[in-house]
Amino acid sequence: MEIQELVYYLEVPRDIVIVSHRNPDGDAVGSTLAIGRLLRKAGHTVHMILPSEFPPFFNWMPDIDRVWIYDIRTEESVKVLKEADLIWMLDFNSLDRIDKMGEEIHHRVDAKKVLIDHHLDPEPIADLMVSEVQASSTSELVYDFIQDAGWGNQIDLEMATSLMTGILTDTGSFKYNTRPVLFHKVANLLGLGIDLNELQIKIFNTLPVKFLRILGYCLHKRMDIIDEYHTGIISLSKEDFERFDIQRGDTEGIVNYLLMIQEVKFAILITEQPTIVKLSFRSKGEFSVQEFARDNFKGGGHKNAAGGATYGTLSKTVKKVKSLLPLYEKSLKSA
Ligand SMILES: [Mn+2]
Repeated sequence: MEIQELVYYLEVPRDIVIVSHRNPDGDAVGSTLAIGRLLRKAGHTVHMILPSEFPPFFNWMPDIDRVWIYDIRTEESVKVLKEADLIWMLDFNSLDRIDKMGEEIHHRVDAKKVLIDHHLDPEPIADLMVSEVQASSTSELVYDFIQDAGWGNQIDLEMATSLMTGILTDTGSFKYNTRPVLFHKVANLLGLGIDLNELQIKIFNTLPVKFLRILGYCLHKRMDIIDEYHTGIISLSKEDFERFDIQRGDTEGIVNYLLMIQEVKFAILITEQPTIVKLSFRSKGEFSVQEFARDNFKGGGHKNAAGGATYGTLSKTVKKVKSLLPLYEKSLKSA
């Protein structure tokens, strides 16, 4: 299906369900809310469903109270998914990223499907696929899509705010994944009246006290800098998890602090989970953590961000990582 065919299809009111991925981030929520608002304003019946809850600091977002959480409103969600004419998927590339909801969608062979996403290697799960890995975010692609469909003048302040939220979160405030063309689009969105300073405060100045305490502990007590190999390691034991009441997601972002050290090119966070030991890898420059994760910890990811896991103990895992570093000396020094 081409965009113009979809535009034609949407000339009569349709029942539309918009979905995005589990553990939704700013891009998932932002792109969902923007498309949802656009289609609702055009007279369609729209349901927006996310597999699991979004972080509470997105509570201020326009129309967020219209979003359903599949885990909470399962029965109603299944019902609208069964009845939808059109299912619109955003910011994910395969149905297993949305768990049970994916099965529902898989069975809807008679529904039209649209996918807009910027992740690598999307599965062919939609009639219309907008997939562009170079894009900063799905929100940027939604912006392009709205223009290509000829609906550019429909973008209001609320939609612009949602799209900007997705772009800001996926680029870390324009630190990565940007192309010159993105800034033209951003200029147009800001022109609709967004207060960029206020928006960034709402999105980024949202840390819970607990996170700063965990971070402080990691940096003060658990950080190991190996100058020789431009590597930084933070490791957290089961006891640390108990002491700081660390829950899933609480250590998110901690590994990035290591990369703020000028000499560090390779950053590693090692956490002892109930049954496995998890490893998060980040790098700056040319050193590929994707290869490191793949070759040593059956993991994967991207060049500068990857992950892996092992069944060993925490101390054994730290030892293993350290013993591997000399093998990468050359690429770490030249990176
Ligand atoms: Mn995204």
